[in-house]
Amino acid sequence: LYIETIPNFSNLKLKHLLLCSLKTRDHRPYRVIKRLRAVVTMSGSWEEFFATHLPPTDFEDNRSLLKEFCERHDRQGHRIVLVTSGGTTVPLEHNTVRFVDNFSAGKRGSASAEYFLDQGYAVIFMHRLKSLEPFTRHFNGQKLLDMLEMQDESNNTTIRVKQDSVFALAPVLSRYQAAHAAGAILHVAFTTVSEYFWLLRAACEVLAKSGPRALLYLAAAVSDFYIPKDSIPTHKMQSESGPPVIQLHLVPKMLAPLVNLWVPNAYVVSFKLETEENLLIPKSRAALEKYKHKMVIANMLQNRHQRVLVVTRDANQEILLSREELLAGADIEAGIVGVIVSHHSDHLAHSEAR
Ligand code: 9Z3
Repeated sequence: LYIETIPNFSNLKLKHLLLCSLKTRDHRPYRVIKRLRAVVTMSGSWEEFFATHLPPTDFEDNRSLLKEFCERHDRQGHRIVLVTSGGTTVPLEHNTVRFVDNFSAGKRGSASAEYFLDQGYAVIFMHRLKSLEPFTRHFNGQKLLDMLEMQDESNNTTIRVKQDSVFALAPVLSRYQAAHAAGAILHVAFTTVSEYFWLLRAACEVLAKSGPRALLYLAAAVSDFYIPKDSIPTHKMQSESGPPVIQLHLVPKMLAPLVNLWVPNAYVVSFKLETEENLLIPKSRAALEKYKHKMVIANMLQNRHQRVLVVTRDANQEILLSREELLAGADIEAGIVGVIVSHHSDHLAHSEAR
């Protein structure tokens, strides 16, 4: 039960009212019951999740950083986007040796963060530790070292960027330095699905104050399944004990409280990933219908960097990169972010007019 949303009712009173109303379907404080029922139906057990899973160890530090970042940009009237990026893990042991993982590399989120910065947004980049990050994503692996040359002259070593690499490094470096000099990007890292949810809710709590200026771009590949804390062993599972039987539970749908309770005025964009084309639109529409948020970006695992569908209440818009554009290194995220920013502007204008 989301007790806090209904003032003047104690936990016990609420339980009593709910039971009465369920039995009789007609009771005195009907309006309250109706509202309560709606909250109960949409929230599932998200509160239980937070009640049984402890926050990550660096949670308070991250919360302070989020608060400072949002307050600073709020004072300046900036739009703020929360970009979530990368996959979440589901640990199989408390002292984690093994875990269930998600495929996401973090390309969607890290590239999008760059384009939001270009559009003047302050960016909270909430990402899976060690997944791709804005700017450094361009020089993954050995690329950066390959761009450097070393000169040794009488005990004086200098390192320089090779002349033919300057054209690749300079534009990225200049965007990186501009974003950091302006304090326009905050990095927050998670690993497990539980850490992700704690940070997501904390970010929403501070973003709520930005009202319609806040944009949520939920591109992280979040596990639909998890193992409740009480059901996982403390220590490494031993093969001598035989094959483990692992029961995964459904993760509560956080989009429901997020849209309705945590950031009710923000512009919320979720992502839908499928591997079967015929499910893509129906499932995206079902999500819009269920959560009543603003937009779903639908993509297929197989060609997610070449084609997406922007699904809103009124339309499906395709964004497509040609093979040539893809080979030339174009990012489909430039197009996605462009479309979203324009919808977000309409949302803002609409909210201000009201
Ligand atoms: C996405 O669909 C992202 O676009 C990708 C990006 C994860 C495919 P990469 O990081 O990939 O560039 O490698 N994110 C959301 C995936 C997700 O978990 N969606 C759930 C669902 O489809 C819940 S909203 O049901």
